[in-house]
Amino acid sequence: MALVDRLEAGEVLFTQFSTIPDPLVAELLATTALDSVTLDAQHGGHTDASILRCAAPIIAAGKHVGVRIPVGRWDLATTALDVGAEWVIAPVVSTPEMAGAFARAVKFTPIGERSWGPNIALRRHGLTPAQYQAEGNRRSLAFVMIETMLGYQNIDAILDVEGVDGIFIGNNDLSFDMTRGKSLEPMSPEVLRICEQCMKKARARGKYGAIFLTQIQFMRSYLEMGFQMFVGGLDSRALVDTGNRFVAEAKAEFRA
Ligand code: 3PY
Ligand code: MG
Repeated sequence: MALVDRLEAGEVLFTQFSTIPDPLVAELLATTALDSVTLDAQHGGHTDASILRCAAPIIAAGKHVGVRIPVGRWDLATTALDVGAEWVIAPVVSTPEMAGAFARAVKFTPIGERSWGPNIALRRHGLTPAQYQAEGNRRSLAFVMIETMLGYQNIDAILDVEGVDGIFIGNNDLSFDMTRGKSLEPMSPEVLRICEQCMKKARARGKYGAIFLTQIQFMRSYLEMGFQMFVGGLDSRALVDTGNRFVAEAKAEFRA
């Protein structure tokens, strides 16, 4: 089932950022209960080449590929879709102009200007060129990150951009910008209020919401706001945590 069909059906989905640009890591993440693995080319180590290589084992495991592109790398949005990504996330989208440029890279004509060449994607998804021609725009989801106060001020105009399918609230960056660099508090009441307002506007337009779930106890509130895509954990952090936990537990036993 395509990611868009699951979202349209109202499913709640879970994903994790992959920061280690290696197909084995992508393959292992895809064997977990996650619905989607999101290759991070903004803050993670992914590149055009690693996205090509890492998308394959994720799709082979029956999971959805997401890609977060670096700021303004609209060309990488097209590349990611061409190798099988179903959702692309553009960070720091603060104006409708940026949202429009991104959406045009994600969608074929008549909505956008994505160049035709999904030869790898259609084979990986078992689609004919005719099917991809008919379905490509619907199956290629453009999520813009709202993570500045300017983005929040422009939320109506950004959501009105044709081809924008959803918003991803960057609650860390948003809290940072809101306090002019003084604090990172993604769960502050002010950030939660903005999340709620943005999602109300998104849902009114039939658009989707994704969010970084740093504290599980906020899940219910986010669900009530209408978020459907939850991003949690980091492959790189898991490696570090495992080593540290092992040594801490062993030393505690030794000293006991
Ligand atoms: C943020 O919270 O700013 C993010 O970009 C989440 O990944
Ligand atoms: Mg961010």
